[in-house]
Amino acid sequence: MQLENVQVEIREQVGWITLNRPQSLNALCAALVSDIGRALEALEADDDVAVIVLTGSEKAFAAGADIKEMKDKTFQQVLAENFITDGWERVTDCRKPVIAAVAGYALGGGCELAMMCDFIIAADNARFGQPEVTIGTIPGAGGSQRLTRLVGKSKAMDMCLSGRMMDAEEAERAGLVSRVVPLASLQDEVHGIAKSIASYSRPVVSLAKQAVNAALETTLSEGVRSERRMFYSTFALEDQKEGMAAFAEKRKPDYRNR
Ligand code: DAK
Repeated sequence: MQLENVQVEIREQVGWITLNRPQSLNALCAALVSDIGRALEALEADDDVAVIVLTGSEKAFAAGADIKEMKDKTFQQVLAENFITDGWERVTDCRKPVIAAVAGYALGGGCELAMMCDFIIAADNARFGQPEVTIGTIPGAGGSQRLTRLVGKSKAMDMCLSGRMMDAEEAERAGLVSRVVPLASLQDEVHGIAKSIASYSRPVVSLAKQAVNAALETTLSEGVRSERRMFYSTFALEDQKEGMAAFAEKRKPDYRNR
């Protein structure tokens, strides 16, 4: 598909969305956010795609919302037009797994976009931050909420109040990213991870994603109950029978996504 601000590529059941506004370090202007939404919709609807990866360039995943686009907006305008809200949460609605492959800067809305993905793999040059305070505003796409859930109050306060950046090593230590890999191998590593997820039963992967997400939205006892219901429901799938039979017979499973 042809979109102005993102490149979309499908390889081996993995749909790659690459943000492509290099002249502004992938600053998230309204058109780019809209293109991300359209690309996600297309890949979600495509049966050839099991897993989606969102990535940027080696220098920047995304340096935040486009400051030049928003700097002259008034309070009345942003309120009335629901400024840049359209499309932002699209990634959290996606039922297929979405991995953020982050190299370079992931700042402000860039960090928020990465945190909306299911998990983040960082290159060793990645830098995360919520620097909005340095330009006279605060996080606006969930940064204060998701960062706090991921890294705890103390570090989230530190990031949001000081506006400092966190490097990849600190981000992994803090639980913001799941793995750090060398910049040169980021694409290969993420593609390998995505392919291995794509090799499993799609309904089972989808249930696992829902189960983990429930942990952030509900109480522990309700989360455990809903996990159990989903676990039991996998026993209605042919793929659960196939997975366990393959283990017992010492062979590779042949999942049919049903
Ligand atoms: N917006 C617009 N242009 C940007 C940009 C940004 N966020 N970041 C970088 N650029 C542009 C620069 O202006 C420069 O353009 P030219 O001057 O060449 O025309 C080009 O990208 C290269 O940047 P630099 O020359 O600054 O490159 P450096 O390597 O020296 O520095 C940097 C890289 C990332 C440290 C620096 O560019 C920087 O500090 N950028 C701004 C980071 C920032 O403050 N980000 C937070 C923005 S506020 C919401 C959704 C989202 C948001 C809010 C609400 N809703 C759903 C309601 C999000 C808000 C934000 O993200």
